[in-house]
Parts: sequence; C-alpha cells; structure tokens
Amino acid sequence: MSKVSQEKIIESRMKLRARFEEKMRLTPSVADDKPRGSGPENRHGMPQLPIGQTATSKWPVLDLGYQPEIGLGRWRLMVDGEVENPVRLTWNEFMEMPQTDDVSDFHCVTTWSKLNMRWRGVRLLDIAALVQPKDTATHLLCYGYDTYTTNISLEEALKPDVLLVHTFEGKPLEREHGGPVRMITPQLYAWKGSKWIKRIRFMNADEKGFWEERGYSNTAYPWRNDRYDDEG
Ligand SMILES: Nc1nc2c(c(=O)[nH]1)N[C@H]1C(S)=C(S)[C@@H](COP(=O)(O)O)O[C@H]1N2
Ligand SMILES: [Mo]
Repeated sequence: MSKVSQEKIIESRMKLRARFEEKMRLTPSVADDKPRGSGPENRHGMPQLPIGQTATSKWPVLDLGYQPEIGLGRWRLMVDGEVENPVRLTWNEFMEMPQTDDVSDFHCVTTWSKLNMRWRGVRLLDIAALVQPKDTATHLLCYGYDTYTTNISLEEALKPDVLLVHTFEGKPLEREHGGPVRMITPQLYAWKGSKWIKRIRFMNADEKGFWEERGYSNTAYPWRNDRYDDEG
C-alpha cells in the first residue's frame, strides 16, 4: 500500500474530481427542478423525505438470509478492475486511510427512511484516489461477503457522502447491518450500498448486480420514485 506516493494520491483525487464534477451536478438528486418528496430541504436542496417514504426510528435489517461473520484479522478489501494500482487492504491499512465523519439519511426501497444517521468511515473517493482508476472506468460492481452484488456509476459513487463505514453513532457497525464495513449511498436507495463489503471492481461498462438483475431499477433515484425497472 505504501507503493503509491501521497503526491500521486492527491493528483489522482483532483483528476477524479475534475472529471466527475459536472456529471455529479447533473445527477437527479442534485439537479432535478421538481424533486418529489416532503419535509424541509436536505443539504442538496431535496425534500428530506423522498416520495413514498416514511421516517422510522427503528433500523430494520435486510439481507439474503445470511449474515457473514468476518473477524478483523481475516477481513480484506480488494479494489481492482480498471485501475492502475489494484490493492487488497488489511483492516489496519483500511483504518490508516483518511477518515470522514458525516450525518446522512438512509432510504430503503421498501419505503422506510432513517434520517440523520451519524457515520464514520472512508470516502469511496479516497479509495479511488489510491487505486487510480483508468480514464476508461465508468462504473463499479461492489461485492459482499454474503455473495451480494450491486452496481453504481462513478458519478454517484464518488460523491463525498458515499462512505465505507465501520462506525455508527460512535460504536462499531453491528454485524447485522453489515459490519465490520459496509458502503452507504445517501443519495440513492440503500440497496446500492453493499453490507459486509469485500470487493470493489472498477469497470469500463455497466453490469447489473443482484437486485438490479431481479427487476429493481438500475439507477435507484429516491426523489423520482425510481424503485423498479419499468420494463420489469
Ligand atoms: N451484502 C449485502 N448488502 C446489502 C443487502 C444484502 O442483502 N447483502 N441488502 C441491501 C438492501 S435491500 C438494503 S435496504 C440495505 C439494508 O441495510 P440494513 O439491513 O442495515 O438496514 O442493505 C443493502 N445491502
Ligand atoms: Mo432494500
């Protein structure tokens, strides 16, 4: 991991920002004139509660019927595909990455939203800067230790609130919610964030994940009620 110089990482981060800045501004959760939902504006100017959602204080658990247990000694995060510098991070290497604290909302496609969740973790942007995506990279496929997969475009994945989180409300993320590390995607429905994440593959084309292949929307925009594939 020490092979990449800090200079190269900073340069790569700036390049990614420049390349995706405009595309990010055009994504629906930022650009839509008539976002659908209710409540006060969130930090992106969208109604805090997207259309069809109900706020809950509980935190329901959704999985494929299996919650893998990954000890920190065995935990690895592989980041590979269309990148110059593929890595396989150990727990200590992951925790040595720049850490980000953030408060964001979590919108599940099954209509509950949990608001103002306090997270700590590593920005996907910082992971991307480390591996240095090739100019041909456009999408990611994320893999969980439970065999789950989900795809996301780089203009969504590189937003500053997309984190690989290990801590929730100051405590280690519980296994049932994807601990030791899961991804969160506050501007998309929550299935775009893999629990128990183990691999992030950069791709030069889009490829569907587990739910996307089973009729869920490929894009998953909460303020457009974009839940299921219209053709499905
Ligand atoms: N690895 C993995 N990640 C996953 C899932 C899963 O089954 N396996 N379910 C997804 C779905 S459908 C949702 S809504 C959220 C649920 O997260 P939670 O159980 O912490 O509420 O995780 C997403 N990420
Ligand atoms: Mo979900």
